Amino acid sequence: MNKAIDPSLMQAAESTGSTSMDAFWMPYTANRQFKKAPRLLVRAQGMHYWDSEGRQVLDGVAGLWCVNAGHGRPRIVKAIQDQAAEMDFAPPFQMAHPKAFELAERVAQLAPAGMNKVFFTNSGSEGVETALKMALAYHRVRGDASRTRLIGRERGYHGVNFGGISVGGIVANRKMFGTLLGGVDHIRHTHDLAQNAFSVGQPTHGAELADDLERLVALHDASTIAAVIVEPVAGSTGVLVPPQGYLQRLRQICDKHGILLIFDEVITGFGRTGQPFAAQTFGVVPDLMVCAKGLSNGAVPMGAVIAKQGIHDAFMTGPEHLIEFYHGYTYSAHPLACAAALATLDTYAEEGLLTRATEMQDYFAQALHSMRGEPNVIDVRNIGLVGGVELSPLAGEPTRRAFNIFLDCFEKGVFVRTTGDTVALSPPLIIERSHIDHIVETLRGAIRRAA
Ligand code: PXG
Ligand code: PLP
Repeated sequence: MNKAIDPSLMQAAESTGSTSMDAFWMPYTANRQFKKAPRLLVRAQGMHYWDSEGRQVLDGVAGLWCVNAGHGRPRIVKAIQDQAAEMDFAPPFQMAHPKAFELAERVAQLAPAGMNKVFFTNSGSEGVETALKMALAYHRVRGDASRTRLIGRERGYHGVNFGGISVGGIVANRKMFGTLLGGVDHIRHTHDLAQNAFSVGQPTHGAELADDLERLVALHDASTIAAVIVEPVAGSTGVLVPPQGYLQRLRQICDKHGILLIFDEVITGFGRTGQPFAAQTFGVVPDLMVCAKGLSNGAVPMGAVIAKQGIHDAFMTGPEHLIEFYHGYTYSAHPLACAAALATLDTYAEEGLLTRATEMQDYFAQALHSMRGEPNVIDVRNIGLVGGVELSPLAGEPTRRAFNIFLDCFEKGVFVRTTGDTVALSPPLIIERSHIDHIVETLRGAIRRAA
């Protein structure tokens, strides 16, 4: 199928040595549509991508919510090059290399006080699986083995592995894959357009939605529940900012019932909301925190779970010669990823990027909320340097209006992301006001043309 080669594909073929797009089964992509009109990125620097036709594209999404320091940062590039030359790989089981320890220390320093044990993975999805397993095993090693139930939230995204889609709340990600994990339930999501549309920052209504956890406690009994996992700000289901007081209330209910609270900070981690982690922005400390993406600036795949000391210590009780936690990946704490992450954290520190969103968020919010009143815009949401513009769907064709806007923006040289009928923005934290203006005005034009 689709053996015809168009000019942009030819250019890509020259650089890849391939002559066809057939073999690559693309992730989360409408493959057939894409291959008829491909969008190929070939270079990136700072705030920009360049595509195979030479078009410069302003990156409004930090790649895929991950390139927080911007593209092609010299320190990160050099660290990866040097590490590749020095040592390509080191086995992580019963062996280690120095940068893994150094990075774990650095990550722990950025995390809320008391969260100081770091387990490395290669992605957010693996981080989620790791955190869920840690929570279950934690209760078991403490002799509380009846706590086997995991609670997620509607509209939650926790990656694509079986644990993650089980606690996740996106029907399209779940419905094709059978019965998933047993013993999982979900609390209600917090999206409430009727009460909260066009909230600037955290919406005022909805703290009481956290009480939905009490409903599940009443149904299942707390003694069967191991953990609750939520994104502090849900990203990939449309930028859902937590109502004021909601996360605090969730924390209180978890404490009351001995349930672990897991924050999935894969998107919110590393400065997206104005602090290193959203836990700090919202003043709520979870028991386990999953991060990825911005940890290594997207340059080498890496994720991590950051655990409270007490959770880690509960495992450290058996004979010293025995493995405490039967879990790990071949590429946990991969040397290239560690090198990239250390250089990333240096770059963040040198340039103050982990708090830069607090400086830029008012300007960003104002620009984004100027979209109110544009055709079909039914909500604008923002916190830190993440924003969402929700559109009313085309009749009978959900997601299509937003997707057309994405295509139009790309054509005009601005990269945005769409999820459902929401346009999501999460630009690199090095963004300047002029970039914000450019993104918002390009988006405004596309929204008007899509009316
Ligand atoms: N948890 C959260 C909260 C995420 O946002 C993952 C876990 C999984 O991470 P990995 O590295 O396994 O992809 C994510 C990832 C989107 C989009 O729709 C967002 C993500 C991934 C793919 C698409 O914008 N976030
Ligand atoms: N499948 C097989 C047959 C393996 O041997 C391994 C690891 O040794 C895996 C899967 C897991 O791979 P990874 O550790 O990269 O997640």
